Amino acid sequence: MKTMHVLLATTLVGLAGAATAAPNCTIALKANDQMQFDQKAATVSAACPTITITLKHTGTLPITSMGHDVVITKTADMPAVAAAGMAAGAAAHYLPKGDARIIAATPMVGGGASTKTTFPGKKLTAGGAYSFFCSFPGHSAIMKGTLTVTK
Ligand SMILES: [Cu+2]
Repeated sequence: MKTMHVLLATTLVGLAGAATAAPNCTIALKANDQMQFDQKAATVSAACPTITITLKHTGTLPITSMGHDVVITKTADMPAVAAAGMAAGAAAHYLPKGDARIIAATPMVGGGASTKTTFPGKKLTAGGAYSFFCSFPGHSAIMKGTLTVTK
């Protein structure tokens, strides 16, 4: 009888743990002088009141030659937004201003710097096809990853 109680208690604790597991609300990326993010994929929940994106540039090259940012769009919008960013130019940090296709974007940083931004999870739809990428000219060919959105 005592064994049964222990088993039941363990099961209940397990269920409670699963039910209350906090959704992931942070995208934490590092980028380097080799034009690489340290991750090719990230997962967040659309239920997050606030999603935080952090970016740490672990390199030493300046923003003018190796600037990095993190931009989130629908995967289908990524090539066009990257092209619009290139057209926007260096003064705009290679991001088209007020572009509704941009769901979130950090400021652009150079080597040794860190930055972050936040946006509401409700801007994402669970199961949708999203990507993150760097909008510095040419970088999105390599500096991109899949953003999976859970409920
Ligand atoms: Cu970059």
